[in-house]
Amino acid sequence: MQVFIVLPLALTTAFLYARTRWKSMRMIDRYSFKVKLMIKLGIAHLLHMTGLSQILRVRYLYPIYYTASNGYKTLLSNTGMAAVYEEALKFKIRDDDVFIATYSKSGTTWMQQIVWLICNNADTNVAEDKPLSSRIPFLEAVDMTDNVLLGIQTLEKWQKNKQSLGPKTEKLIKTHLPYGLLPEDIQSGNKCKIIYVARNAKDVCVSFYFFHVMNMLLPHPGTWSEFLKNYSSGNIMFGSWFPHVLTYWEKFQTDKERIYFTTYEAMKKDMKKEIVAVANFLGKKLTNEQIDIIFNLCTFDSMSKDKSTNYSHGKNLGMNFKKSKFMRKGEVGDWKNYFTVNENAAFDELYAEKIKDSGLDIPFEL
Ligand code: PPS
Repeated sequence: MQVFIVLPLALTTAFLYARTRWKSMRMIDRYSFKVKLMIKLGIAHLLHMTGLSQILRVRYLYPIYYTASNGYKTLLSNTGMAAVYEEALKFKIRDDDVFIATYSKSGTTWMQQIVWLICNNADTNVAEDKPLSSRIPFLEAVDMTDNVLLGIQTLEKWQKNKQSLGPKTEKLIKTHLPYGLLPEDIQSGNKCKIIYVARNAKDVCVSFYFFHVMNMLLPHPGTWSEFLKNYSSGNIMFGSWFPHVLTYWEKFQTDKERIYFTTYEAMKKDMKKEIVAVANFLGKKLTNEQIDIIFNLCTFDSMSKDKSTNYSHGKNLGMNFKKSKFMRKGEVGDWKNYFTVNENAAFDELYAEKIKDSGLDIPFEL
């Protein structure tokens, strides 16, 4: 008999408690919670494997346009990202924060490893021990699992703990946000340093295509040609490549103290030169021995084998390495294996139109 009283009472109490907790949560925490649940229950994998995510790709066909509170117009890959963008705008930064900003698939991980080593005296022990994604949190990623992909929530906690680390320890932050969605603290003042890496738009497209193929948390890319069309029209996560790269490029022209702009191709051509240039930009002195250590740890070969940089922990992030590796090829010019002659001609025309008069010159081959 008692069970008929105790059970409903317990269930009602649990329900009311959960509802109150849910209501008091910030939007970003609710979104994080949903993503964590999706991963835990394997829903993300199920959607991708069954092709349902392909159907849900309507998100790309009927994109969700969003105007952020600062007036910046963007495209959401899913509704939860609105909460993330708003939190990112409000995010408080310090003068010595260092942002590594890129359009996705442009050499972010590579530059992260270089910058981390520069700022940590080429400390190989810690570098090999801790995944890069926990050494350098990803600003707009929701907090998916405790030690894997860290977002605003983790950075906030870090911010508090940082007082004890002393003022000289810079905080390194990864972001794919367009300039217009960076924290307002950056947009309105002179705070922090930004290292921007751009990569030629064709190789980015190929790398991004394979990233969609292997990442169960992203909508299925469809065929290569479909993906290229969406990429060319900017109907894709992070929006169009063109305004992303061009805005940072423009800011760099008038603010070289605060922004360092480089390319994947320049890193490929002469990595040591880039290591020294980034160190100078950050006001760090490196010995020749340290430069050699950093160089050796940051080659494609080393980073592909290194568990802290090759995302082999990426299963928790929805990555399926059987479909494609995160460290895939690491080359300049791989686009030639995927663009048809017609696709290439159409893209060249679009590129010339968008890039004209900008003075930006990123080589498509070395
Ligand atoms: S992400 O997910 O947006 O952060 O990806 P991102 O790190 O920007 O880009 C991944 C591509 O960069 C290549 N990569 C490298 N190339 C050369 N040398 C090194 N050390 C290196 N590290 C990463 C990686 O292989 C991806 O490019 P593709 O063309 O797909 O191989």
